[in-house]
Amino acid sequence: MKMKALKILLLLVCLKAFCYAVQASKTCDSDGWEGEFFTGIPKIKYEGRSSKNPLAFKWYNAEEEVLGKKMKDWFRFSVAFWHTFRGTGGDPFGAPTKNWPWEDGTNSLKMAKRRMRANFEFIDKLGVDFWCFHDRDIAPDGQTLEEANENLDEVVALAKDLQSKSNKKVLWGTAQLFMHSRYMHGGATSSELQVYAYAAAQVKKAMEVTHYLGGENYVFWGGREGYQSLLNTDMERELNHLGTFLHAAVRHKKKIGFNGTLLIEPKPQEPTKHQYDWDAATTANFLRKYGLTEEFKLNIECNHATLSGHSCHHEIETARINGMLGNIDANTGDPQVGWDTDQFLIDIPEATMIMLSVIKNGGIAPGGFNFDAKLRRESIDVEDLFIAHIVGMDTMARGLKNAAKLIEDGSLAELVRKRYQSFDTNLGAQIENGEADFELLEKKVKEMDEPKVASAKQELAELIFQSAM
Ligand code: XUL
Ligand code: CO
Repeated sequence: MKMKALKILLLLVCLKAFCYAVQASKTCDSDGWEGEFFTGIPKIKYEGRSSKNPLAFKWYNAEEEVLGKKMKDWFRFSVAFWHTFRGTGGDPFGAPTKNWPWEDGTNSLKMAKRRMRANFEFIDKLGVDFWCFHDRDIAPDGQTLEEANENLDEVVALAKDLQSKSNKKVLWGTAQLFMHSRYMHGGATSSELQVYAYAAAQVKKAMEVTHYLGGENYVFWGGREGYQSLLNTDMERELNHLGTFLHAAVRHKKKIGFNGTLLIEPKPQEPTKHQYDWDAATTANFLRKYGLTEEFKLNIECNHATLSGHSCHHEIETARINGMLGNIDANTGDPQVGWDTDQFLIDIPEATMIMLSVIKNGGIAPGGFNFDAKLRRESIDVEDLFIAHIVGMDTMARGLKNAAKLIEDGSLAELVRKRYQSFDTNLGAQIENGEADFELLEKKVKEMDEPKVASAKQELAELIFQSAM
């Protein structure tokens, strides 16, 4: 009997030694979770339009070519770690509602590693190649910056290992400069020098780990970079600080050899009353003023677009015509709710308009479509996480197909071309080249009859558009 117990003990010791040797392997990992996370959920496949299976794609067919490019390459879909793995369903009036089986209710390092493994199983089963993260989503904060960085390093080492085994990539990483109370006045625009320095140190580390993970972009979203009242705010000084902060980020990017695109994600407000990167045009102007246009592009989020009083299509077009369309945070708001509800986009006409711009842009790589979207508070089944992403991906695929149809048909482009054809003349060319001064135009007016003005044909444009849905 004694002998048997000794043998078992010996076996356990050997197993433990073996586990240390193959750190992060599924059976031996020290995060206390054995086996699959999403049991009973298969790899999501394309089954075509007639499928009634909620756990299958009806439209998104990764390998299918549309206008000479595979669907997966048009989209480069990404899962947002913070919503899918840190979203609790809590809101300002109510407690968390999600009770994912793998969660143990802590923000421990052990739990962070377990969640990271769940993330990789999720993106693999969903058939998505990318994921996005904030530093503090994936690893617990620390009492000191050093401790926080050590935690981050440990989780990032696991993520790197899981990435290399699964061939998945980081679309973008970012630093969370909005949750901790030290950031209450902002990060780069805080009135406190020590906070500006802390934000810089945090971004430095987040850029380094994004680079280490082979991230293709790095995002700045300034949730607290703005003001609550102009009466106590030196707006000019805060904007100058933001400019110097971003220049320092560019210098650090070059120093560490990170070649990813730096992106700014406009949002008008929430949590701050007025955020400095209000919308695409405001942000483009900011980048011009501070000489940063060569170094930054924009990450357009649809729900942020509507909060700023624009459509997502408008924001994407504004970024595109400024040569700044870098990435899309694919989500939508609720027309009856005035805040950032971060819902999965299911509006097919909206998806079609987005894809019209993306095709005109020739795609958005090295950016992609990040699902910065979350389940509703009341959706609490594990399979809901998959269904939400499937409907989001199918919607975008329908948008791509419709947009391709419209482009191949050509009648919408022809309608627009005709609308401006009066400029396709010698005088039009002089005007567009900036050679026609007011005297010349006044002379021409005197030679011409009353201008002939054609119909804008908006309803015809809408008819052509809807016939492609
Ligand atoms: C907040 C938001 C963020 C950014 C990254 O509205 O969109 O999640 O995408 O910080
Ligand atoms: Co976002």
